[in-house]
Amino acid sequence: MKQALEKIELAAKEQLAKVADSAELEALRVRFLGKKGELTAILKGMAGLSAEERPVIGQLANKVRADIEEAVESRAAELKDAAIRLRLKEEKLDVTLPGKAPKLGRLHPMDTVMREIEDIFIGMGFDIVSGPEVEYDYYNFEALNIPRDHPARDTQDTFYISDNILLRTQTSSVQIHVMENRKPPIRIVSPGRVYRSDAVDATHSPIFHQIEGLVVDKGITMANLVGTLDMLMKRLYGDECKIRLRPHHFPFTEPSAEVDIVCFNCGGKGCPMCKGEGYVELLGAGMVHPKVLKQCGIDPEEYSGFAFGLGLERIVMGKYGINDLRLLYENDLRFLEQF
Ligand code: 2NL
Repeated sequence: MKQALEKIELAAKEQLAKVADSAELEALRVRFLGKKGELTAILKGMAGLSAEERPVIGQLANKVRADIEEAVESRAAELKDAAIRLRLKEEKLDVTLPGKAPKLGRLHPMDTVMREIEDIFIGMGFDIVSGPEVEYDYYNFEALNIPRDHPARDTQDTFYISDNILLRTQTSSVQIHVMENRKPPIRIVSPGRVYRSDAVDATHSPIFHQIEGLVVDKGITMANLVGTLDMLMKRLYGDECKIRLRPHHFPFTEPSAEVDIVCFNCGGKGCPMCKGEGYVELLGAGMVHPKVLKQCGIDPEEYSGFAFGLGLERIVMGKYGINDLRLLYENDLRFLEQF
C-alpha cells in the first residue's frame, strides 16, 4: 500500500509537468484527488489494514494528498503566469511607430464656390433663403409673368409632376415666396438645384445649380444692380475683373440685361474660350417687372427692385478651367482630388 501511494505521487508529479493548460490541469486533479480518484480508491482499502499499520499509512496518504495538492497549485500558478506573459507579448504596442493618416474628404468644387458666393452676399447684407425643388406652376412661371402660352415655357421645358406641379426651372420661385411673406426692404439670394428637360452634353445637364438674387426697396435703381454685380465679380475673380451689360429680354424683369465679364483666359483680347469675344456671359439680370411686384402684393409705385440669376456650373468651370460639365457630376476621385 505504501508503494502504491508513492507510485501515485510520482505519477501525479510527472504528468503535472506535462500539463499545457488549465483544463488539462483540472482533469488531472480530478483523476488523482477527486472523489472517484486514484488516491480515494487506495484509502478505501485501508479498512483491511492492521491497527499498527493504519496510522502510518494514513499519515503517508495525507502527506501524498498534500504534496499533490501543492503541486497542482504551483502548476496552476505557472500556467497563469505563462498566459499573462503570452498576452503581454501579443499585445505589445510600439508607440514609436508612425501613425496611419486618416483619409480626409474635401469639398466638391461646386460647394466651395457656392459657399464663397454665399459669403460674398452675406458680407453685403443679404439673407440666404432656400425653398422647395418641387414647385407649383404658379411660383415657377405664372407669378414671374410667364403665362401658359408664353414662349419662355419652351426654353425652360421642365419635368411635370402633374398639370400644375413641376420641378423648378429657376430659384426665382423662392423669391416669389419671400415677396409674399416679407415686407421690403428685401435683400436675399436663393441658391439651389434647378431642373430643365435638356439632354446631357459638355455644357448642358437636366439638373444644375443657380443662385438668384433679389433686392426690393424704395429707390432701387439699375445703378444698385451694377454696383452689386461688380462687387460680386471683383470678389470672385479679383479686383481687375470688369463686367459688361448687354440689353436682353426676360419676362420677369424690365429692363433686362445679360451680364458678361472680361474673359479670364485672355483678359479681353479674344481667345477660343470666349469665342473671340473677349467677354464671357455669366448671368442674367434686370429691374423686377412691375407686374411681378404687384402680383406679390408690393406696390410698384412705391417700391422698385433688381434681380439676377447666375448658373453656378458655369462659374465653377470658368474659375477652374473645366471644359466639360459632366466632370462635376461623375464623382470621379481622379478629378475631385485636384481641388
Ligand atoms: C438667367 C437669368 C434671371 C431673375 C433671374 C428674378 C426673380 C424675381 C423677379 C425678377 Cl422674383 N427676376 N430673377 C432676373 C433676371 C435674370 O436669371 O439667365 N439666369 C441663369
